[in-house]
Formats: sequence, structure tokens, C-alpha cells
Amino acid sequence: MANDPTAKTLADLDVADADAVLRLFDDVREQFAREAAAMPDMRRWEELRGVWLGRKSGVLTRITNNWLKPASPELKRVVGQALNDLKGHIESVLAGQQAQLEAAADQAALAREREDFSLPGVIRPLGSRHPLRQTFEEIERIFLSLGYTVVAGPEMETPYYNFEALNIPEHHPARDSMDTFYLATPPGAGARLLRTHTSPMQVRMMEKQQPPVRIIVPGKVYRRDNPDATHGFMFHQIEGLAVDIDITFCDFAGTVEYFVREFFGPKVKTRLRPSYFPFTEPSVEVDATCVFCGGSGCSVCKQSGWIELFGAGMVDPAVYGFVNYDAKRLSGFAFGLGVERLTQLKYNVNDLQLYFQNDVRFLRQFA
Ligand code: 2U9
Repeated sequence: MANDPTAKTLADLDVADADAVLRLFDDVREQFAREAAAMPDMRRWEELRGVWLGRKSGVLTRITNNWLKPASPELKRVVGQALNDLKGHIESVLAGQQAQLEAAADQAALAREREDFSLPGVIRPLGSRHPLRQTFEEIERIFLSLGYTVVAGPEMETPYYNFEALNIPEHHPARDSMDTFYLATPPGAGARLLRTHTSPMQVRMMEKQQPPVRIIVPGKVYRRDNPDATHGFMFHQIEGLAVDIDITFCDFAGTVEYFVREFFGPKVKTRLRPSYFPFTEPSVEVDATCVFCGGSGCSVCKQSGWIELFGAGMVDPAVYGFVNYDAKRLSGFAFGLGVERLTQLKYNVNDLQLYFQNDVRFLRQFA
């Protein structure tokens, strides 16, 4: 402080009354304001604190020593009060500056740590639903819209539910076409097998529930086959069953036609061709106009214009006998869809094994 008045005593400065004391303090306060305003650098505030509040030779210490201590008893109270006010003022200005400094430092740190959203992100490989799953969901959607319920059953079955109750007694030739995996069971325990179709679950449902029944049963089925482009030891089915007091062949044909149009599109035509299954009578194969050539003839349909979709028929009355249904009063139809086959026809997949190899180059095409 140039020409520092605090170096002198009140007597030296010729201060004789309270007004003079207050004027003196006003000068000092202005001096502080000037110095504070002139500080070019926020970091220099620490120095300012030392100059004004420093214990040994700060301005306030000097005022205490030079003005307060030697002041006359009349002026001591005024000097003390003014000194306290000045000290409070300086401390609050310095504290305010300190807070600003800290806030600025925080801001600067935040700016340094800010996320850089322009950096390329991590691209996580995203899976998609398997084509077979997509076919399951599409078929389920169609039958749910017709009032059917989806039910699931066990993959391990008894010969009774897989064969006998479906009108396939022992030594029936139909058992050969469903070459079966029998499971090892403890001596004395009944035989167990991997179901060759999901039909056992329809039998179980009829045992539990009187008509009307409208269900579809999706799931895995197993048959002893050597894997190639058209065979596997496991494949997927959705079988359906509708039984009530007045279900006709017409209801059956209408349902089949509705399903095929929903699944393959409105242009596809259907035809029913006589066939044979032990559990349906009459039995049919459902054909559609070839989905590849539209019916004009190509290598897939062997120039016939038609392709085989799935088997179906009116439930054989013999089956009702196994589940305590009144065959004279009731009628119904059933169908069995091969999920791999329908997926193959819809998406033109030429090798069954592709479904099970989990090769993303194949799966990605169905995303
Ligand atoms: C009950 C009564 C009748 C289910 C049926 C078919 C015809 C059929 C095949 C299609 C291709 C099996 O996956 S595949 O190899 N299935 O042709 N399935 S009627 O009939 C039933 C089912 C349950 C109680």
C-alpha cells in the first residue's frame, strides 16, 4: 500500500473523533476495493488474502496494533467496531472469490471429462428370431385368430399315447414309417420313447377335457433317420385338433384353405388329395399351387403345378373310443404340419441341415 496510513497511529494521523475514524476506515475499504478490482488473475487472490488478513503484518493486524491498541478510551469502541466491520467485509469478499474459483475449477474439470459423442460406438451383434421360430409364431397367430388354444406336451412319451390311443396298435405298419427312439428304462418300468409326433398331447387333452376342443400343439418330434438335405432325427411339428358336436368336412376344408391363404398369400389355391393315416378317416394330403412357379410347372413341383403341404383328415371314430368321447355324437378334424417343410416352401430353403447349423450367414437372411 503506497503511503500506507495504517503504519501510523491515530494520533499521528490527527484523528480526534468518531467521524474521522469512520472516514479513515472508508479510505481503507476503498483501498481494498481498488486492489481487489485490479487483481488480474483469480489465482492471485491468495496473495491478496495474505496482504490484508496475514497474521503478522496484514493490514488488519497493523490496524489492530497501530490504531486500536493505542486508541484513547473514547475512540476504542468506534475503532473496534469499524475494525470488525472491515474484517467481516474483507473475509466475505475473499470467501466469495474463493467460491468462484472453486466453481470455475469444477467447470474446467467437467469440460475435460465430458463424453465425446462423436466417437464411434461399440456395435453389439444383435440376434434375430430363428426362421423356424418365425414360422411357429406365424402359424400360432393364424390359429389363435380362429379361436384355437396353444398347448405343449412332454417329449418323452409312453407307447400308449404315441401309438395305441391313436389307433396304431403293435405291429401296425404305420409304426415302421415312424421309426422310433426307445429310451432305456429300469427293469419293471413301462417302456418310454421320444414322441414321433405331437399327437399324444391331443389324446391327453381329450382325456382331460370334453368337447368343444380346439387346440394346436407345437413342438419337437423325433424319428430315427439319417440326416441329409431332407431328413433329420428331430424336426418340428404343429398339430391341430378340433372336436365338437357338429363339425363337418366342410368346416375342415374351409379351415385348411383359410390357413394356407393366410400363410402363403391369397393367390395360392389348395386341393385335397385322398391319403391314409391310422388316426383320421377320411384322410387327405393338402396340396397347394406351387409357391415357386404359381402353378405353371417347374423343377420343384416336377412340372405338376402342385406341391404337397401337409396331412390332415376327419378324426377316426376309433380314437374317440380311447378317450371316452361319444363317437356317435361327436365329430372333428386334425392336421399335422411339418414346420421345417412349411418354412422351406415359404422362404425357399433347400437344405434342412441349415436350420440347425447356427450359421449367421444363413440366419441373418431372416432378420
Ligand atoms: C388325434 C387325432 C388325429 C394328426 C394328423 C397328420 C394327418 C399328418 C404329418 C405331417 C407332416 C406328420 O410332420 S409330418 O411328418 N402328419 O399328416 N397328422 S392328421 O391327426 C391326429 C392327431 C391327434 C387325437
